[in-house]
Amino acid sequence: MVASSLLLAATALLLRTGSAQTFRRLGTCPTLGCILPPDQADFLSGQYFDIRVEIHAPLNGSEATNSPPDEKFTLTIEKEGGRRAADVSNYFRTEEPKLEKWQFSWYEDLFAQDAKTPTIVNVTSKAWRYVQLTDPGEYTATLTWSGGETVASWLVRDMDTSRKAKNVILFIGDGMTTNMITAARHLGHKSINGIFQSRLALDKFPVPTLTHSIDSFITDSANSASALYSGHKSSANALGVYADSSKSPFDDPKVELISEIFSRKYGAKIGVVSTAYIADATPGGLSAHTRLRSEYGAVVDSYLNSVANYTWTDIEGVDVLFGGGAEQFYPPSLGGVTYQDKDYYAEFAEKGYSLAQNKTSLQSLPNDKKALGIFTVNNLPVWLDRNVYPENLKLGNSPDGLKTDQLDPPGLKDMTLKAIDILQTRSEGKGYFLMSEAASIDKQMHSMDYDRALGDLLELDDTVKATIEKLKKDGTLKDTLILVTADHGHGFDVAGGVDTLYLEKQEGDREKRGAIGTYQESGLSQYVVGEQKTEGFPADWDPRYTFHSGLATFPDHRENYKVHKEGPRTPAINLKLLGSSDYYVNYKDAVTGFVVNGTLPIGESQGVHSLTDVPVYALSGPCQDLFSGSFNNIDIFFGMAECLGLSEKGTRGRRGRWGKGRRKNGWGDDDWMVW
Ligand SMILES: *[C@@H]1O[C@H](CO)[C@@H](O)[C@H](O)[C@H]1NC(C)=O
Ligand SMILES: *[C@@H]1O[C@H](CO)[C@@H](O)[C@H](O)[C@H]1NC(C)=O
Ligand SMILES: *[C@@H]1O[C@H](CO)[C@@H](O)[C@H](O)[C@H]1NC(C)=O
Ligand SMILES: *[C@@H]1O[C@H](CO)[C@@H](O)[C@H](O)[C@H]1NC(C)=O
Ligand SMILES: CC(=O)N[C@H]1CO[C@H](CO)[C@@H](O)[C@@H]1O
Ligand SMILES: [Zn+2]
Repeated sequence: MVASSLLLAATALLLRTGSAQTFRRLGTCPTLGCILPPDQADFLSGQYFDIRVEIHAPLNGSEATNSPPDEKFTLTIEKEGGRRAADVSNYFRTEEPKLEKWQFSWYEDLFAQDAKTPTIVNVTSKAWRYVQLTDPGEYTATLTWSGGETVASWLVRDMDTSRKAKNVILFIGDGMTTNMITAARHLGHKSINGIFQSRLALDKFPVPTLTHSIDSFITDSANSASALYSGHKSSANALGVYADSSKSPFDDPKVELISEIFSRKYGAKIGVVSTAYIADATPGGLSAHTRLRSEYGAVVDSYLNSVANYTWTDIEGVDVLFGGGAEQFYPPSLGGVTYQDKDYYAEFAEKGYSLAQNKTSLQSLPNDKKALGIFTVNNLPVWLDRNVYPENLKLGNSPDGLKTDQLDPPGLKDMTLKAIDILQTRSEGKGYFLMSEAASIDKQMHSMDYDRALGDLLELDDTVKATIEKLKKDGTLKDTLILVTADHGHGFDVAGGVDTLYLEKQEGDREKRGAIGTYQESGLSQYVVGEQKTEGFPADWDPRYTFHSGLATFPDHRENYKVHKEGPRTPAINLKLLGSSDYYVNYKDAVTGFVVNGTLPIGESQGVHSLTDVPVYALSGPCQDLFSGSFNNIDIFFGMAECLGLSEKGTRGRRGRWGKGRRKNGWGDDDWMVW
């Protein structure tokens, strides 16, 4: 009996390896019976999470089974060196959850997708919600089902439970790699005979280390946000959950986030600042629990309610929320796309938030009230446009939805310093967690606009510097862990210099390439020659000799290696009018340059993320030693959690407190309003 079920499992495994590369039935479910959190998951002691089991019965395709999915599967949990395996419901002293059933489909490969022959899968499932493990050690979860046995090894990390820092400020340069930092240093800082005369603020951090950004091979900002904020790796597009195969994007098994644990344990206040639309993945990951980062309206609602909804305590939503993305706030009557068609400015106001819609009103926000600052439709304008080419601000993107120009937008530094003021006042010494994201490093790298990307990287550096100075002055630096990291990277690098005048004067594409100088012909950075108007930023954004910058993979585009003065760049366009959905070189972009044929699929309009490692800088002070060496992105979560004393040392698995009267909403019903 045992032998034959093992054989079955082995057969399923063989079949899988042939078909599960580009497309996967469910990334975390290599066999037909699976456990979420999956094998190799690490937990903070006391961190709440959901468990989901899925049994898959493909009706056709390469893994087709001739039987319906098992309805009588069992899940047991056993701690190494502890008592023998116990049924999961007994282990967590919870009711047996009801059996769920659904069906989903997937394509096994590109041929199946072209032929439109999806594989249909029937599923049985159960979810145990809101449980925690409080005894450090190794655990084995064993799923026994008609097709065999699936085992997941979990580790509850054994960590120091004492609190070493009051606050954490986490800066995220979205998509920022060490290559970009190197290029930005050459843009903003002079060197004489190869010796830099000034440095980035980042260069002064004593522990620059490397972290692996990889989870599903190439990561997006959603699953890396999940890893940084929860210590659990997830799938692309998932925030604070393990993606399951069910229809609802809101019933996936959740894991508790650092913002939620910190609020629950210490009453800490949470701040979220980003130069992106605020429903984007890196900010949204601090409060949302959904498999689909594109559920923007729901992500915004979660800033108001999610912390409360997860822990079922009376903790309120985030205290500070500054960024773009007004279209998820103003109501549909003005063209907004909001959760349940509500006016979210009104929703926030009703819960006591004061509102700012430009830099001037941001600076005069009271420090003792919760604050919402939404400054534009979509992303905020970048540093280069705000400071060097302000003509480009005329975009009709005012945050009230009235389509007037936002001519007084704040930058990352303005928002971050104000957020700190509010969090310091409102946390009353209980601590705060602030995430501040330089989002357009990533966004402008995607559109191959390297000047705008690196300008925002220098703005991040300037913000870090101003933050350190501020905390030094008010005496809270010693209580505050400051980290600077990235969530993933792009294949960006600089390989020489370009004489843009020579390039412009050549006729043919091949002749133009003669303007590129490599090795000894690259010369030195011309960006910092002359008087710097703003310390740490280029003196001249438009020198004759520029960087020969590029991405490793790209769509069709043209390069002239000059700053795009007329506004953010669009390298490739879709000739829809001519009946094509493919992307071709934008005939209006970099017209003096030469055409570079793309290497990406022709449906791709922009550059994409790459495999590269990204840096982590930890400021000296509390817990610096927790961030040295080369490590995984989840370790940043565990480092921050250890520093804040978020780990618990208890004795066994516990079900979340949901005694009568405390329970606000159960999780897991097939409706996002109900978790
Ligand atoms: C698969 O599920 C569908 C609907 O959920 C059901 O109608 C069908 O009978 C199931 N098929 C098998 C083989 O279990
Ligand atoms: C599986 O069955 C569905 C429904 O009959 C069909 O549309 C699909 O093409 C089949 N897929 C394969 C891989 O045969
Ligand atoms: C800034 O916003 C306030 C109201 O929020 C408004 O009264 C003021 O005119 C705005 N200032 C600018 C420069 O747009
Ligand atoms: C190269 O780019 C040009 C301009 O977009 C396009 O017409 C051509 O088809 C491309 N060639 C390949 C091999 O993709
Ligand atoms: C998304 C969600 O479920 N939000 C709810 C969280 O809890 C508050 C207070 O109970 C509800 O009003 C929200 O609808
Ligand atoms: Zn990106």
